Amino acid sequence: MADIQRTLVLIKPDAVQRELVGEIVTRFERKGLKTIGMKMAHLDEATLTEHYGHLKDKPFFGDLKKFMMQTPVIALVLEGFDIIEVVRVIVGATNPRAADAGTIRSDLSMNVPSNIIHASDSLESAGHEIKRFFADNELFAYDKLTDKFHFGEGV
Ligand code: IDP
Ligand code: MG
Repeated sequence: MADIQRTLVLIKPDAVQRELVGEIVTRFERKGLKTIGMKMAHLDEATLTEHYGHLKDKPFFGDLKKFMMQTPVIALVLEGFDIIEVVRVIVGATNPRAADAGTIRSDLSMNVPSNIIHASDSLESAGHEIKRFFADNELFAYDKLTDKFHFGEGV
């Protein structure tokens, strides 16, 4: 039996500027992923230094943080079976020009750092990232009529 997991998604400033927020949320909804947290937030440098800590020695680290502070971002927590891998597949490769056709990054973008979207890459980072952006009382447990198709036997 697959595991029900949670993952963190950030819709980045290029997507906010280009009015792609609805398109991205729609793709997740149509796949059957349950949104259990959603907010707009202006990220500060300290948060980004932590969030992108694995890239701190890269020459583009400063530009990446500047890019991520251009506008507020939309933060989502999604829940579903194997969702960390499922969302990474839907998001596509880091370089949008190398991403598989049909993925969000391939369909909607052409560049880094402006590749539209962030998604947690492992169970461990999802745990840290959800805590970084959401308090416990900003996450919601609720039943949806469609849960039986996405989480149950479907009958
Ligand atoms: P990911 O977002 O696919 O997990 P990471 O390697 O964690 O990829 O990089 C985080 C973000 O840093 C990327 O999504 C992209 O916005 C930016 N980035 C990655 N590589 C480059 C680069 O070579 N130049 C500029 N920005 C980059
Ligand atoms: Mg990453």
